[in-house]
Amino acid sequence: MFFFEKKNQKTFTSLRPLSPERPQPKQSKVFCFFFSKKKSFLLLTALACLPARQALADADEYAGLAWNPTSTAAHPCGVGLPPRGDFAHDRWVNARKPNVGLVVKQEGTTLCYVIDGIAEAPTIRVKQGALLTITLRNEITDPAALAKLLPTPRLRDTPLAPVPDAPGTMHIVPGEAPIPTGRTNLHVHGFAVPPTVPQDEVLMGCVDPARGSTACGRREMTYRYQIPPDMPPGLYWYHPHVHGEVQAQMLAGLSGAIVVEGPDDRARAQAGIQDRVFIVRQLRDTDAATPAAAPAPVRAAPAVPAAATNAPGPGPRVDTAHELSCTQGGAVDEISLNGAPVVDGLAADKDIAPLSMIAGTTQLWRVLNAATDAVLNLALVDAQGRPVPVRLVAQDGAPVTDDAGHPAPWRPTTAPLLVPPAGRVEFLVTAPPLGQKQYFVTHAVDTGCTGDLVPERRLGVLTALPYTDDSDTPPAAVPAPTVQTSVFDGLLAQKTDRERVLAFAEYPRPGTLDQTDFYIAERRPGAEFRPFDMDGPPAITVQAGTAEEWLVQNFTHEIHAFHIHQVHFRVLAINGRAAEPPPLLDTVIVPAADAAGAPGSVRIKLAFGARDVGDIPFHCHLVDHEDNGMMGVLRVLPEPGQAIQKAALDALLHPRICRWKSASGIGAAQR
Ligand SMILES: [Cu+2]
Repeated sequence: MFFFEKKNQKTFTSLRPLSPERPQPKQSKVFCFFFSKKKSFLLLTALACLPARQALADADEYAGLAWNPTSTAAHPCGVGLPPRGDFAHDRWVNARKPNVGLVVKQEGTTLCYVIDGIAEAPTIRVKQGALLTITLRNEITDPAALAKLLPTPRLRDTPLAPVPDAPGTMHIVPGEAPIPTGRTNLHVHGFAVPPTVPQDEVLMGCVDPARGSTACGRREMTYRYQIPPDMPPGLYWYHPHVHGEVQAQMLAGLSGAIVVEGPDDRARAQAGIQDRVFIVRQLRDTDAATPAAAPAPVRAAPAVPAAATNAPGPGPRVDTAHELSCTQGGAVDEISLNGAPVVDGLAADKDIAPLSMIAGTTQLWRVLNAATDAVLNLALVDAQGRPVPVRLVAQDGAPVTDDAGHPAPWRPTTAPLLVPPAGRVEFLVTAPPLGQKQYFVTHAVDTGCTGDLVPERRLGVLTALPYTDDSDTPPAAVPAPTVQTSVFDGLLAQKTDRERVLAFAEYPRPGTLDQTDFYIAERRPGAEFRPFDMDGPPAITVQAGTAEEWLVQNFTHEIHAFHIHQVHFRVLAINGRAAEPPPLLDTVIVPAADAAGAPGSVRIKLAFGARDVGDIPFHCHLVDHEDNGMMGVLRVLPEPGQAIQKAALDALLHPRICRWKSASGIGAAQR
């Protein structure tokens, strides 16, 4: 039962020792050293050290030299940024009841999860069936500073009027810009655990900042996640989920990975197959902000007919004539890999993460897209840019299986892996031949004419090291995946009890500021587009034990990322074309509308079980869209005769908002 623990301790020593034992980089408290290879001299400055997590403008000179993640009174989030090729420390919790304490700290516009004095979000490793306890404490000191991270809207010359109601179209209710309050909480993305206290409840539970809001009534709370023994083993993650504050807090730095391990992990560890966790985050969101330094390519607006409001679907039609036009956006967002900034374009080897493997060995690469709205399109290519095959093992934490749970063979693929914000992919990589190098890249993506520009980027350069007797891992064959039962087995076989149509839309916000309202709504008689309202009724109500098919339509001119908490779904079709085989996901890209205004779409199948009873959020995982309204709540009622826990009953009987002080069952409430 000690699988991985010792392996990890040993195999990662060449990268970086594990916390908390790992040595801290030495550095002066007064002076910062900055080595410029270009100019070949050492710069010594008497300024205070690099501000916490400050990205360097000139990426060529970035080396992470001043990085020290120790949280101090002067620098609560440590100093500097990790060097390229760094990996977050593991919080290996081998126990049946692992315990993690996360403290949210702030320095300026940086937020960090501090654990045992180290200001770096740990990769939490747990086993299927474990009871994972996470105590979250909020030490945010300056909520207003977080507003600086949000895009700055331009002032319009003339105020925009609300979108007029056309006969037979859905009424559109304008939204408002969220204001950061500094409240935070924790969502375990992808976990198949109840949406109720003390587990994955994100609509009521929160912790107050050290200064400011006291609406939550506590500064600290303890989550207890009972991970089902049949929850798929794979890569999950944690991030804040206070509606309206998600983008600011994630851009500021709050997100981390969770690896849930199962029998295949044990077999891989015994065979010497290492795993590596890559986290892509977003450092800046340029939506509607200052234009990028380089002029953005002009993109033509689709020719949407003014009267194109006749898209098929139940209830009132969707107004497509007033959808946000293509003149917006056009900037490039800044992303990081494991905390180190990523350079746009085909960066030189010295400016990307160095990755090495022992010749002949294979590794499992687990990649989390924790960006706020940047899409990834991952591939491995050789020095000439030709694709190199990888073997896909899992998506969104779920091993690739058929509906009965039989593992799909790990077939080599050279197709790029498209990963929406919040998505995860896990794939096997074999070391390149000695003397050759390969690049871990994310290819450019067309996100639609109102979306962001996603350029080609190199994330890492992979080389092989010769095998010696001292090498950590000898070359070994990868053990085949085993058959395991999963909570999502048989989803396709289950009878579909109901079909629904949901619509994504976005319209310019009325008023003088250049902002956008984002919507998701079920299309049915009497439906309207209304920004998510914490006080509002659930958008959809279902009963546990049922299965549904949802056609999710996108009437906008950019892609969105549909996500629902608690349950994974199978994607049946994309733009009407059957997905073969239907992938099991918790986040899926919904393609943009076409040039004529016809919606892009995905058809998904999802089922609700007894553990899902309560209120489940569904939303776009471009979190700016979520914060600005593109979210809804699905209420799962118990089956007739089903025993219901008090926490679930509380969630069903009471309004959501402003109940934080009375929410019961949350441990360790202290101020
Ligand atoms: Cu969206």
